[in-house]
Amino acid sequence: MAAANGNNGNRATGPRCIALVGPFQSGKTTLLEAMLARTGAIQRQGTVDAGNSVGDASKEARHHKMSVELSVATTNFMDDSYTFIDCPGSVEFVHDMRAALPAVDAAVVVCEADERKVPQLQLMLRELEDLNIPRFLFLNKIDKAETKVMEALRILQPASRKPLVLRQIPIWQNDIVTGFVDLALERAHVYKEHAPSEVVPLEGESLDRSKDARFSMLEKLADHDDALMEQLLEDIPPPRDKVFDDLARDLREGLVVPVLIGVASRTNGVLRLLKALRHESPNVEVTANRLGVKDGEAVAYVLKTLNTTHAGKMSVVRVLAGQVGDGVTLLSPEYEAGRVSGTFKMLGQATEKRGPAAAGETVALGKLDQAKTGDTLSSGKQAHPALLKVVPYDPVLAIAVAAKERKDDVKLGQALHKLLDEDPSITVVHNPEAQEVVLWGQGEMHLRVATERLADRFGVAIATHRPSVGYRETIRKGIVQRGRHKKQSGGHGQYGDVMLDIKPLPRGTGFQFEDKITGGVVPRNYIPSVEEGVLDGLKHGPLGFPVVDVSVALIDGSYHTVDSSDQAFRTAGRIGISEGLPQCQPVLLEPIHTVEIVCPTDATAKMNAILSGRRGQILGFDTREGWDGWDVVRAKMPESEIGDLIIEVRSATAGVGSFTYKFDHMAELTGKTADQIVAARRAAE
Ligand SMILES: Nc1nc2c(ncn2[C@@H]2O[C@H](COP(=O)(O)OP(=O)(O)OP(=O)(O)O)[C@@H](O)[C@H]2O)c(=O)[nH]1
Ligand SMILES: [Mg+2]
Repeated sequence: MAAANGNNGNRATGPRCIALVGPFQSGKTTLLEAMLARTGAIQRQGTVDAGNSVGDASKEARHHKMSVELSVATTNFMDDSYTFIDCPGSVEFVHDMRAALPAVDAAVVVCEADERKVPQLQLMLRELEDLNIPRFLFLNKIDKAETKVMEALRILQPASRKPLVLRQIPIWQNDIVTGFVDLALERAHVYKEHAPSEVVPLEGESLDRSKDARFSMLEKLADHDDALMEQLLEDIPPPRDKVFDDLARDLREGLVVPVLIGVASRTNGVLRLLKALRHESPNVEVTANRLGVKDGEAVAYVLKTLNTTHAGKMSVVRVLAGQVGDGVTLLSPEYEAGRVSGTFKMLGQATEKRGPAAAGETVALGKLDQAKTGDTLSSGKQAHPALLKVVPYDPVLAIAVAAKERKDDVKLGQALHKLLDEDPSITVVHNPEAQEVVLWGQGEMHLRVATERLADRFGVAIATHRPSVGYRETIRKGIVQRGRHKKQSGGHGQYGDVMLDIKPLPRGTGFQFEDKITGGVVPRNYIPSVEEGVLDGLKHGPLGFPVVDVSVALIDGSYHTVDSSDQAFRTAGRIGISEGLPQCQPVLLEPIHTVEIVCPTDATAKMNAILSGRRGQILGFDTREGWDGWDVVRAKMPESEIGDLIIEVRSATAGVGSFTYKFDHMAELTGKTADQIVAARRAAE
């Protein structure tokens, strides 16, 4: 599909899909708005702050003035269709971006010259580098810039494994950026607010600066082009077409990251960016190749799943091969995804019915009941193998949720199902012991938005509380205890009598029951009931928690030929254990996990302090494999302290630190903390 068009090298044609990614609040949604306005998809450029932008149109996004899920908007620019995927910048919502990236042709990484955001930038560039996605950097907010562009590049370069190549330099007037010089075109432009910039003569100081900047751009390109290197050495000006060819090729092959500059909120630099995308970004052919799409039937990748109030479930897909439209039945490798009913063009929350979508187009498909985000769908009899499955990061923060009204319990179940459909980075865990439904997510805001969605989008009023910790209790010494149940009230009585030898067991052993009855003092058939009775008693120990690591031997007892029964012996067993345990020095056990925190090296010392402050026992730290400038800190830590650990870890690492944990063992807990836990449990009962 690549066609030569005379000037400015070879450009790909056809519908493009471009991701807008970058650190939190860098201006992605504003840039999308600017591009939609510039290309005529919307009449007026809205703003995130006024709550009238296309990207942040959902209730939750408007409420928090930030993107909390990806949004999709399709527009036309110079006869080609472009679909932009505006991804949230917050690390808590990063799964939306990760799940969408496989389907895009290129990404525009929107960033600022801000040292504090470099770690986040690095994380995002890594995702793109690992997936081999061509990427531009759009250095936004240069209206506010205090650092010179060269200095900005020096700050940002460590975030990228590939060289950043500056393509434009700003023109300054009285400390304000008034325009730019395009180094490839060797042309100066003056910015116009919300209008295309105007070409002006390149002269004076701007000309001198642009010569130097152009030379350093060409030097970086020459690293991948021997002929250009020779021309530079011999001082021969390279032909402009050649330079554009190199720029396009180096971008597509991921050899360099071109840097453009601008002011999204004023639509400055936006046309130049659109043109760069038009001339340099690859199209679906290249993307399908990158993903290993096989020739044959239609193939589409699901980059997002939505549940809309008016149209029900919608699967946003990029068509990678063939054609997809109404009436087509799509298969995933695992199941039949459904029959397409409704093909839509998207502009944020607004959808517009349209005809079938061709390869390269990004559309929403209705009624694919079984389809999930990340699915590879195909038409025909044989399903296309799965292209790429993005596994969400392990959740790090939990909250227990319950329907405010009991009658909504079933509705809550359905709403949770939809929530997970839209956002696979949430998991739901049922804790039968505490009778809790626990929502696990990627952070505070993520969980807050999830609960808002349950209420607003799916109509279930919910109450939330901190999930309970899996405390247990055990005993420190043994005892021999009798348990006797005797009732003689009129007719048939009840009689069971047991003698229990209760002993502590080593940690992690659980429960053991032993039958040491001799001479049939407790008839054989009643013995399982005694064990059941003991287990009943162990469910709720003297401190209020399940009892573990205990052995109970049935050593003696007596029975009555008429009044004894299974039930009577079960009650006797329960009485025996419940009366015995309080005399055995009960002690609280808390779950301890091994925790692995990953963080930039300069935050390692802070992590140690955070872990110690949370009763953590530090096991040591290492450099993180494959991650220059990052460490892994390992510790053993009580579950109760992990609850909100992520909040502190993020605030000490500019948002990029994270952790995983795994249950290790149960440990005794005594003293004031233990007393408080027991008192709280009593109060709750
Ligand atoms: N001065 C200035 N402010 C800008 C520019 N672009 C965006 N902003 C402001 O920066 C803030 C964040 O803009 P958004 O467009 O929401 O940024 P975002 O990257 O989409 O944010 P998230 O999706 O939440 O990560 C808003 O207050 C914008 O008005 C710019 O070029 N110059
Ligand atoms: Mg945004």
